[in-house]
Amino acid sequence: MAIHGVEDFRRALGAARRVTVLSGAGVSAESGVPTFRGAGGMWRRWSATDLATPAAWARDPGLVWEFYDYRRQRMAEVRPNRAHIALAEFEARWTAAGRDFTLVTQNVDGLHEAAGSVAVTRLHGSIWHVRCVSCGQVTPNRDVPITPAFAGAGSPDPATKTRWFGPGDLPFCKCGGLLRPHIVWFGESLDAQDIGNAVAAASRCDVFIAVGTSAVVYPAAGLIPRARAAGAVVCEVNPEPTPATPDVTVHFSGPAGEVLPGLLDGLPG
Ligand code: BJW
Ligand code: ZN
Repeated sequence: MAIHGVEDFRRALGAARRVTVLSGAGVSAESGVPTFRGAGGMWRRWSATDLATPAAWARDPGLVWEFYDYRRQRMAEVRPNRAHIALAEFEARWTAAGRDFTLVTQNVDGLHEAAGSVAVTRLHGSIWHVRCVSCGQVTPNRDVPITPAFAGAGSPDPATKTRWFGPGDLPFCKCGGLLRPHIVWFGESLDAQDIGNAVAAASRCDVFIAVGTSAVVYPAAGLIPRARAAGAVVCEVNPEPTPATPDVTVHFSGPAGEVLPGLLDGLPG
C-alpha cells in the first residue's frame, strides 16, 4: 500500500490489528530530557555514552553515580508530554477495541509509564531501579540524592571543582554488594525476555512506528528493518532523517509531541 501522508497512514492504521511502537530519547525531548546525540547530551567533559559503559563503572563508580544522580534529579522534575500522552491514550482505546499493542522503549526515564502506558517493554532498563552487583537483586529506588553524600553534587558544568566519591558515599545492598543503576550499558546484553518480546512484536505487527530514535543503537535499531521485512507498514516520526529513513514506508518530519497526536488521536474510529 502506498502511503503518502497523514490520511493514508491513518487509513492503514485504522485497518490494522497489531501495532508496535519503538520509542527513543526524542519522545522525551519536549519534556526537557536531553537526547544522547543532540545538544545537551554532554555532562562536564563526557558524553552520556562515555559514562554509560562497564569500563567507566570499573574505573570510577563514584563518578558514574554522580552522573546518574544528576540525571535522576533532572528526571524527577519532568512530566510526560503530548507524545507520551497520545501513545498512552491510543493504547487504551486500541486494546479496549480488542486489538494488540506493544510499546518498546529505549528510554529509562519512566515517562511512558507516568503517562499511563501499560504494555511497555523497557529495552535499556530504568533509571528508577538499582541492581546489586553481587546478588543481582533489582529494586525500585526514587531516592534523590541516591545517598546523602551526593546532596548538592552533580553539576554538569565542565568547570565544576570535582570531588571523589568513595565506598563510604555509595549505595549498598542488604547483602553488602554495591548497587549500580539498572541500566543496560554499551557491550552489555539486553534482558533476553525483553528483547525477545520486542522482536516478536516487531515481527508480527501490521503497523510499526519508530519515534524519536536515531536508529543507531543495536539491537533496538534492528527492530525497524525487521518489521519492514515481515511486511508491516513502517512509519518514522523524527525531525531529522536517520539511517532507517530510506527503508521506512513513510517518514513524518517533526517533533513527536506535534506529530503523534495527528497520527493517533481518534483511532480506532
Ligand atoms: C526527536 C525530537 C522530538 C529530537 N521528537 N524526535 C550491531 C552493529 C553495530 C554495533 C552493535 C551491534 N549490536 C550491538 C552493538 C554494540 C552496541 C551498539 O549498538 N553500538 C552502536 C552505537 C554502534 N550495542 C550494545 O552494546 C547493546 N548491547 C548488546 O548488543 O549486547 C550484545 C553485544 C555487545 C557488543 C557487541 C555485539 C553484541 C547495548 C546498548 C545499550 C544502550 N544504552 C544506552 C545508554 C543508556 C544509559 C542511560 O540512559 O544512561 O541507551 S546508549 C543510548 O542510546 C541510550 C539510548 O536508549 C540509546 C538510543 O538512543 P536514542 O534513544 O535513539 O537517542 P538519540 O539521542 O541517539 O536520538 C534521539 C533522536 O530523537 C534523534 O534522531 C533526534 O533527531 C530525535 N529527536 N527531538 C521526535 N521532539
Ligand atoms: Zn545484593
